[in-house]
Amino acid sequence: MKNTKLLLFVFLMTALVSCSSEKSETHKKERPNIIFIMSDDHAYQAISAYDNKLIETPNIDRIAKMGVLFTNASVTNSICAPSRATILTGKHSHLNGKVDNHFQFDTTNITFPQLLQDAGYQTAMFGKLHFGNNPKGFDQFKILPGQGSYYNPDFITKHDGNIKVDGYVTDIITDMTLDWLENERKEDEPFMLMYLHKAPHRSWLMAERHLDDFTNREFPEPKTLFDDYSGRTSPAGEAEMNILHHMSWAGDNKVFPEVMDELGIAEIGFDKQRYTYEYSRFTDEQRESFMEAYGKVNEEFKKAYPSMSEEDMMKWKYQRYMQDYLGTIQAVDENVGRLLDYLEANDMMENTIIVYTSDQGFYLGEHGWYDKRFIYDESFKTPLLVSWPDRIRAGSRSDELVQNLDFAQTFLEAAGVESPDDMQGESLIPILTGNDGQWDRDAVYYHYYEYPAEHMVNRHYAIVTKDYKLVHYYYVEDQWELLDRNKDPLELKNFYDDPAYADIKLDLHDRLEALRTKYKDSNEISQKYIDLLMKDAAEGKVFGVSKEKVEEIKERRRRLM
Ligand code: SGN
Ligand code: CA
Repeated sequence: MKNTKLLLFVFLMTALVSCSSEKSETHKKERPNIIFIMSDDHAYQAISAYDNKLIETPNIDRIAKMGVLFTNASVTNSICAPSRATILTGKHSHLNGKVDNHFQFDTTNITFPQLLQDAGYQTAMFGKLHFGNNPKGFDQFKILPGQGSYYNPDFITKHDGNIKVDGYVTDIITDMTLDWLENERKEDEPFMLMYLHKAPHRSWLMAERHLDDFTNREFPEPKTLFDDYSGRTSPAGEAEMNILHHMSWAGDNKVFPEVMDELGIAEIGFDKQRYTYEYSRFTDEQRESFMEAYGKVNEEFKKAYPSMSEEDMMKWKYQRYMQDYLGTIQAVDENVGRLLDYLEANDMMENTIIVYTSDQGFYLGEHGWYDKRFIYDESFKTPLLVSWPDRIRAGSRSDELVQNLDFAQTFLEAAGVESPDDMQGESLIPILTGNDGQWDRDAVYYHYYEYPAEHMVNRHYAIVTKDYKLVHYYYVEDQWELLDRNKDPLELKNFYDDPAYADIKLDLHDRLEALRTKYKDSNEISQKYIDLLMKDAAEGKVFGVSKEKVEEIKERRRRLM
């Protein structure tokens, strides 16, 4: 009797164990959901998982705590729409054709969402795309036209035409996302969701609820706020993205036009009414909140301004910039928290790949700059946090040289879909699943094109390894820059002509040529894109570029040839 009982117990236990392992087996075999979260211009210096000296982002950090934080993730071309095109196509800009923000995306490109949709994935996109046309391969989309607006924004939708939604853009994009997950998504098929914030893009309008807090905060300054650009090639000094010299008083720093008149301050770059088009979208209540918070800022500024030195002004503008920029990030973090809470509450975390990234990095006063475009770290590198509890060990870190070029193939592999041969990235699955041995990339390729354009950053291409960057500014200058990432992490010095670097330089030149061949880039292709943009610039069609500027560039180019 006793034995029979024991046998029965053993039998039952075995059945139970095999049944539960069968269940977890099928669970493992299920295709994962994919949630791609991207903010616009979110610097890794403004995510506390990387560095908490500026702001705490506890919700974004949750993704790294559950998964992996990449410390060397970068983009192939540090600007908005080109980065998005590279993400969707898995190809460098010169092959997908979207080299700058100026021209439309070529929708004959094959994108990974189209391939996932064909493979039975449900697909949806909410927020900023910035392509000048609508995305393909989505069952549902609600996207901002162009850059979009912070307050009471318009959306282009797949099924309901153009709509205007009341409220703050970051909250609205999240509402749309949660609504899709709750009400439109079918439970029996996997999904791929792109949740794409406009924030923290310029002109940095935070949510009403954060105005009091953030307009009263003070932030530490970066070491290179007063960089004089000596020690490097000339493009660094020629760029128009210095906080003191190029950031506008009214639009960016929110000095009221009447206060500027009273103090005799001339606007920088734009007409001082330019940004007020955003203010014209406010409801009376929103306008009141703004006027109240910035009214105090303006009062204090009026008192301080008469005795301010140039250095004081730089410091003041930097603080104003950080208050507004980081204020917009506070709402991004809260809303990422709402999404993560939803996934947790609905038991969807385990087999969902969640990516948090930005379309590029951003300068938060490093080198005295705002904006991006350059290959110097803060804009070349981008935040990247990935969770997938079923497959990624919680709390991992990776310093591998991964790029936005790699997302398409990563998602396709995760979904069991074959990647087209002409995609140029590598799937990150080996790194995510702890098989780093299968990953052997030792250098990445970079190419920035948008010149002449706002901020005037010369065209350049480069090779980047963990130790060095070799950069060629090739359009209105013919200059090489060699950066030593270990010896000079602030990137203040060009070692190109230093004899101690002769061998390193030769080796990097060879490797750069090999990369250009591998990725099929060439001077002929560069020339094609120069001609295209210059044609429009000459006709006055490129934003921020005057006809005089075009003549000046042509002249410099003639002298160079
Ligand atoms: C706008 C901004 C620029 C910014 C570009 C590109 N000026 O034109 O500062 O570099 O977008 O940004 S603004 O005065 O209109 O805000 S991107 O993220 O879309 O590439
Ligand atoms: Ca951007």
